[in-house]
Amino acid sequence: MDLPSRNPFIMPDTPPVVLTFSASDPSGGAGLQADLLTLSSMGCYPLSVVTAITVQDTVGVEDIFALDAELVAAQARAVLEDMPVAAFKIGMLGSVENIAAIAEIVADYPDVPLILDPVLSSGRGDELASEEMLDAMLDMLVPQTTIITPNSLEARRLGQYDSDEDLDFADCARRLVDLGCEYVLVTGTHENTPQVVNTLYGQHGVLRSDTWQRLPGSYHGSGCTLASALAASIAHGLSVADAVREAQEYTWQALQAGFRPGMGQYIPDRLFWAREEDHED
Ligand code: PXL
Repeated sequence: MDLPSRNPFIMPDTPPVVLTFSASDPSGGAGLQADLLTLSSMGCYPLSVVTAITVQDTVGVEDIFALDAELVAAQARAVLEDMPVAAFKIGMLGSVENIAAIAEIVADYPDVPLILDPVLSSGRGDELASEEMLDAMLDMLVPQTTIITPNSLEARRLGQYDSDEDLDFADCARRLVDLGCEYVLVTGTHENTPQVVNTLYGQHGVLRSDTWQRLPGSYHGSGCTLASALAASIAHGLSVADAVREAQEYTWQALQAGFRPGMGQYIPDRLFWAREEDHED
């Protein structure tokens, strides 16, 4: 394996440690469970800080219980005082108070890359964050973010803060970069295009644009998989642009191998490689 060059928190011959802040999804499709599977599958050692407990199945979200911010902070402080981490991944946050607590914690680790999946609603349309939480993310987390991974709907909502205009994705990305985020990866699954186009923006506009065959199913947890795969790739030492390619490749394969264990959406198979025939002997 190539030894990582850019990330100082990586120790050779041990899996990079990645801390995810996310909410439990008992269906295993999204959230914390998706992150743990993806990070492990990509050769990282995941630490997990639970922000909220959701009650949901593969059809929809029934309830959300945010944990107290003190409890969120205590979980994070405990593991961070014990282990150096190579990346932070942030998913569903649960409350404004949790956002403030997490922002304060990650501020103590300015050199650790931060991958922010701005979870506003599920792919199925369940609301997972309030307007106040969106504002708090923009104020407290986006300025500390290495790369944010909004889908196109989230990119519009986040990028059009304080604006009544209809902005295009490049403008939305630039406005997020203006807040202090280094890179913006806008995913195109929700757009009405024959293929899915994902675009990475940096300080000077588009850095790469990748086009993927649109898969027929409706998936639960694709965004969590992509953001965790990105965190894993960055933790392994890839540059952001290369990590974006690697994470998309992994996610597309996990989606293609997706399965439908219940009555609702398909679930990505994050361990697709373990089930491939040529790995059987
Ligand atoms: O896919 C975003 C997401 C993140 N975290 C949790 C979720 C969802 C979508 O349903 O339930 C816990």
